[in-house]
Amino acid sequence: MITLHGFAQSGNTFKVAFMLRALGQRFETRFVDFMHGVTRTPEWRGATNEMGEVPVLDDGTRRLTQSGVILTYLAGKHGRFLGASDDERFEALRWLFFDNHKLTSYFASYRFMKAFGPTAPDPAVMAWLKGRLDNAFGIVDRHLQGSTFLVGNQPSIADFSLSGYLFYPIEESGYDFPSRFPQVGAWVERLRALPGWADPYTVLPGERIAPKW
Ligand SMILES: N[C@@H](CCC(=O)N[C@@H](CS)C(=O)NCC(=O)O)C(=O)O
Repeated sequence: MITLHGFAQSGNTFKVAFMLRALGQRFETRFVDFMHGVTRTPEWRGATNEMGEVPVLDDGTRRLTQSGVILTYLAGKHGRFLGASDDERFEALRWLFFDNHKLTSYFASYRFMKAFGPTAPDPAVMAWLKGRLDNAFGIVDRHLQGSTFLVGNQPSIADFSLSGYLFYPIEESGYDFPSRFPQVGAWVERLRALPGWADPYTVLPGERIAPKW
């Protein structure tokens, strides 16, 4: 049995859930109470992930962390979404690394501060993050001009990775990417139409929380 550890607000967990569903794989979820600091406890880090992060995937006795590693593992195991050639596989990994550094990390931080942080966001920090986001979304938008998916003509691990946070309500981040980056908006709609897609709040465990700020 496959177990996916995570929580509803975690787009990094959703990347994996979406791909598992697209692969038609059954899995169970295990709620991790990130909002109350569980991933920061020595107990959780000792027992589950020394890096203090979800998602964590258990596939039988194998435990994996880092969404990019998990997506790559699942793609190899099932022979899907990895890319059709060596060039495509390297290209998919290139976008995965870009995502982890430049898109998901900034978007997740921006949304967390805007919606779920313990105190009101600092405008200077938000302005800096928004500049980083504008740059990253601009790069993806240009890349998607004239291409259906990020790599080749088929969905790949790159699509699951970069889109993970983009299916949550816009009001959580306040970052209206579909209006400002129409190619990204149209690509997200194409992904939403793939078999297996479902709303993160129906797929992942934990309570939905109204944006705080
Ligand atoms: N690069 C990691 C990022 C994972 C990550 O940042 N997860 C968040 C939740 S979405 C987390 O567990 N953060 C814990 C913390 O920062 O304390 C991945 O792709 O899996």
